[in-house]
Amino acid sequence: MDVLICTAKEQDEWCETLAACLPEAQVHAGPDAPACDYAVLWKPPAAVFAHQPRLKALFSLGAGVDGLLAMPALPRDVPLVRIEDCGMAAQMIEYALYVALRRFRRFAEYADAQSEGRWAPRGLRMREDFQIGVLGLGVLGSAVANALAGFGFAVSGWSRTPKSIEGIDCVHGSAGLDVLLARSEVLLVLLPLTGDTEGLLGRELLAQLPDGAALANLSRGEIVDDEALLEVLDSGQIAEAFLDVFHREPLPRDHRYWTHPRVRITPHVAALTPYSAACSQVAEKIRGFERGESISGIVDRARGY
Ligand code: NDP
Ligand code: OXD
Repeated sequence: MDVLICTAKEQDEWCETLAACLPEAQVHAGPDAPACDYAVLWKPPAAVFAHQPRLKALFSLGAGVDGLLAMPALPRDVPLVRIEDCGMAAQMIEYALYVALRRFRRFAEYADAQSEGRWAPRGLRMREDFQIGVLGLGVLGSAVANALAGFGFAVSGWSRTPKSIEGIDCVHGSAGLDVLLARSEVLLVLLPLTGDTEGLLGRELLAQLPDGAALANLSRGEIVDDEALLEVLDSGQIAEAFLDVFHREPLPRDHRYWTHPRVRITPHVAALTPYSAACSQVAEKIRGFERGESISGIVDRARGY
């Protein structure tokens, strides 16, 4: 069996780890590999598919597949499989807890007060009264929602199809989204980028958040309309935005987000794919394919995730 691995960075490390996890295969690195049975990819060049007539499946080394699906050269007639969790849920939980605690305990307000030499204590509030909305209740969103609810916060979650998760107020559809937005003091975005979610958070929906809410976009920049977000940040309706992902990455040096006093930027690191867990997961799924078993994580191309 021949397996091609092609990544935009750290190609050698990925190749070495995959070869160790799949010793029964010949692992070939880079876009010029000979014809292979499987391809393992993260942001590959289009040329990678030029001489691959016999691929049985494609594996994304990320949870999100919007980049691969947007490639015109992507073979259409083979399954595309994505990474599921592999340690990314735990990292998303860490990020979400940081945002939730910073807002709940008003640390940003106290930092502002300190900078003005103001002693300004605020009253006690209870975790169960602090409303957090999670957009996307998939592998990562449901883990985040469960962790925040387990910590005692009041959590609502929004998905495309109806869901029932103990301890989470699950909503769907546009009416469900309206209810969730109106009460969320912290809104966490964990949706995939698809035709339906692109530009979802524009003026109309952002205006439904309560005054002083915070937004954390941890999935894809294109889900948020930047101009609309800057307007609600300027007006103070949104008190803080935590942005890990952007329309263009790296975020252009002259973008207003860099210097906006209410914006906290991280460089697309909310959850990094760990080499070893990801390669073991891919290796197990390749073995499953070889045995003719059905495997999880196959992308529904019509749905876009
Ligand atoms: P999943 O596919 O497991 O979950 C997607 C969730 O979004 C599902 O609950 C789905 O609903 C919901 N959803 C999709 N479309 C809609 C819609 N139109 N309306 C409402 N809900 C919708 O994805 P993961 O949880 O594994 O990952 C989520 C995203 O996180 C990835 O696509 C990727 O973009 C991003 N990501 C970012 C990282 C970073 O470092 N910043 C790292 C890893 C991932 P339903 O359950 O009904 O299908
Ligand atoms: C992913 C990412 O989708 O890192 O896995 O963005």
